[in-house]
Amino acid sequence: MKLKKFQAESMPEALTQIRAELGSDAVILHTKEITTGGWFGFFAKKRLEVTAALDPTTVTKSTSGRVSKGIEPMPDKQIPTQPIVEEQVWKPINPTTVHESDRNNQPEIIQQLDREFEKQEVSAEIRTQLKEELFGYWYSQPKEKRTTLAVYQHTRQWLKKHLQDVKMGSSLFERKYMVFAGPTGVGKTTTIAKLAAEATLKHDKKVAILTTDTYRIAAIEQLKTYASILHVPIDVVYSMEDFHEAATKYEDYDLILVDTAGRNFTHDFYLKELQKTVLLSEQASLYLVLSLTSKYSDMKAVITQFKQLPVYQLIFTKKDETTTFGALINACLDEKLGIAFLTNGQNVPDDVLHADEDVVVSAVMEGIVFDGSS
Ligand SMILES: Nc1nc2c(ncn2[C@@H]2O[C@H](COP(=O)(O)OP(=O)(O)OP(=O)(O)O)[C@@H](O)[C@H]2O)c(=O)[nH]1
Ligand SMILES: [Mg+2]
Repeated sequence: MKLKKFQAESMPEALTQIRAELGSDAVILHTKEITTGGWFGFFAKKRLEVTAALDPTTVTKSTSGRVSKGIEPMPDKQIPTQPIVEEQVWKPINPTTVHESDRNNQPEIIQQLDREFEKQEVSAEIRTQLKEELFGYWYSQPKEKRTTLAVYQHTRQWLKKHLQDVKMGSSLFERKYMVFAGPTGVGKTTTIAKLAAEATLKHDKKVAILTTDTYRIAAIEQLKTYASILHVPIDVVYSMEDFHEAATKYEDYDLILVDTAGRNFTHDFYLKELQKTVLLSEQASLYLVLSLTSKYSDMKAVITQFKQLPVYQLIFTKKDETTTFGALINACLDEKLGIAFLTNGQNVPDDVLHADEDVVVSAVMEGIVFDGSS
């Protein structure tokens, strides 16, 4: 199955592009509205992003012997101008629908999908559950509906349904304090700058920045540069006493972003150090920031340590530097932690995304290649 994303001003334009590139047997998997260009919505343009697929197994002969098309040329007035929502919600499958004689017959498409998920570093536990789900799904369908496309779509629905068990996405003003902690160099300070810009420029809120990263002059200078561009005050906090003083000083502020020093958090010592300088009260959400370029086993070790603290959500950075996204699914399904934001580049303020089920599932599934011979 061949997958491709198209961007266009309108659905008719997208359909023209899709037909030209994938032919008229292509089907639309997914449509969403995106904003391109501009600066935080100012001067930005709304466009459609349409994911289409060409799946040889969905091309079926009709009774007249004619091949039925995924996207038939439509008279203009039938072309929808609004995005079509193709994605159905996941429905549970009755396990008794798998016949005993089918038990040992693993469809090739499910094995292929599993191999692709393994390449994406989705955990073995999740892959086992998914295989079981898809197996049940496959044999619950009439033969003509057992297609690559159907398996692909059912996988998306299943993943999205499970992601609803954790908190995805975050508004900037859920709690007054947002505390960012995580390993060295993952992008904590850069993410803070991006979010400070969003809160001040887009939402017109009063924002202050605190930093406990007192170890490196360069780290403070980096933050001061961003803060002065945004006209946001910044205070260095050396102790819990300083933290309380700053809290009083910024009592009437809407949002306080707290930067911390990158540490090897597999050592308990650094977690204690963090608790000594930052008050993790109910007013504060602690975000554990991780880079998607790290090995999942290393991320998992840090997540395990951080579970001693009230971690609110995760932030994954450097989405632009990898093609492996299993960590996103593993963190949500295995570690039961939601994702607030994803960052996808070094540009402040643009390269940050608010996470949702769609962004996460798309990241994992878009790179998947099927050989189309299922
Ligand atoms: N490609 C890419 N680079 C990023 C992203 N976010 C941050 N960076 C880069 O990563 C490097 C480290 O970023 P910082 O924000 O200083 O990381 P930090 O976690 O604050 O680092 P420490 O304070 O030293 O622990 C910088 O070069 C950033 O430009 C991202 O989403 N994608
Ligand atoms: Mg930093």
